[in-house]
Amino acid sequence: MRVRGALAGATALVLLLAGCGGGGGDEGGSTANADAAPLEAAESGQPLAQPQELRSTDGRLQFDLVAADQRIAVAGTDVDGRAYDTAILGPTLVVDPGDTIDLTLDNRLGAHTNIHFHGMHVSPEGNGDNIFLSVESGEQFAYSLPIPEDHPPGTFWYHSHAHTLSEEQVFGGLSGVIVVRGLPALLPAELQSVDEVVLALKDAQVTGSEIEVDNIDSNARTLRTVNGQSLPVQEIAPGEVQLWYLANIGADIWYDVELEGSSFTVVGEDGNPTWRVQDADHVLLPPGKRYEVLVTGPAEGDTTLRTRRYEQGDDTYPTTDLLTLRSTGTAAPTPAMPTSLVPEATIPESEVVERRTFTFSEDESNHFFINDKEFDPDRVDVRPRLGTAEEWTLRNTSDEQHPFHIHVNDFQVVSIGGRPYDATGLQDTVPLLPDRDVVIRTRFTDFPGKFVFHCHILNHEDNGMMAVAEVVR
Ligand SMILES: [Cu+2]
Repeated sequence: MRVRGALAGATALVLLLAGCGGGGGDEGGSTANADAAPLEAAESGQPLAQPQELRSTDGRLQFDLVAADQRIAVAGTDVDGRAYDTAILGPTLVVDPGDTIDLTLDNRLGAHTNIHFHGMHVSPEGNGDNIFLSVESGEQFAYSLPIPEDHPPGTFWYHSHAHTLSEEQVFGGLSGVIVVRGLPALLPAELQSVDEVVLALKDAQVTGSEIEVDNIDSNARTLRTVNGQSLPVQEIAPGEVQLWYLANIGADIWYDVELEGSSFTVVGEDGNPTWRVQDADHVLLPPGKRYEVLVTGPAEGDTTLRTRRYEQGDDTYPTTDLLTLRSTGTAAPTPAMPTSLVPEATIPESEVVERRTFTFSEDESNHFFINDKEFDPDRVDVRPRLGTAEEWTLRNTSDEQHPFHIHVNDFQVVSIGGRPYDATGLQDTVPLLPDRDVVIRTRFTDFPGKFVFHCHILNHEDNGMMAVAEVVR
């Protein structure tokens, strides 16, 4: 059941039941959160607002980030969250390749936390993108991330990676978007001044006046938001082209996004500009996934951006409207779309020095495994050599899908289910379907040190589905 308010720009009380009710989710042992009332969005139909932006200047982005249990606004309603800001997502960090992010995390949560810079090709050591760090409650920690000069432009994100707490911390609010500038410059000249629009996808379950953090059921009714708003309106002119940064920065649930009657021109995936631009009727975003897409304004009128019903194998997410695209104003001639943004850069088989297989599995009691082992931060599971490439077979023997993600180095998908995959670029997150092996190749180029790879359903990661890689000289 879904009752949708008028979208004529007026504020409307909207009750969103983004599920068929009854919870019913069985995250292997969690209690279904059947009685949690869905959030009543006080506002919908408002103009899409961009999250607060923090922009680098003179090669540096320096700021303090306070993580605290605090009142946050979700779709116009104030609730108790666990957040970096007074919103369900933190500020958007906007940086250039070659910049340094200097961020002091001030932990006022009453629990340990840390930060991961998802998709960024930066050092995992020291005070860099080091998820083995634990910032204790009441402490501050200064992260410093030098971003390589040749870092690809696009959409990235930051979030808590505190082991066993990452699901509740991200769900409570502790995530935000990073944009590395430079993607428009790779487009044809007449598209280089396109409007860039962040669409951060995140859901909220609210019990009483609090975001549920103790008893999250990823299959329960939930409010899907875009930049923390319910059913916002984005304006576009007929024929106008906009560059959208789509990012799933939620904890557990998937989005299968389509634009009614239209398609996306995909120019980037996971912050990697594509070497072959393709049109897509829909793009699948498991937790952690991003797509950079060009959207062309349709004929005058409203169309809907929605997420399709998706069966993840354990959870089923119903069709849900996300945003209204309002095409209005003077029609503009649509420039030709690009066909490629960067030269093709596949990793040839001749470069591969090692082949390994990683099997993702789970038991009946909410324990999750990679190669039959639960995560242990003190164990190193694989030691690739710096400067080499490897080919990994990722196997899923469970009955549900798991999005594989690896830190620091992106990968090329080589085959899925035994069929060659014609990659259009590199990526850092790929869904693993049951009994359909995904083969990837990756280069361990320039950053030695320890980092992790894991399932990006944070409930699964917190419950063991993560392993340690150490790149050694
Ligand atoms: Cu998983």
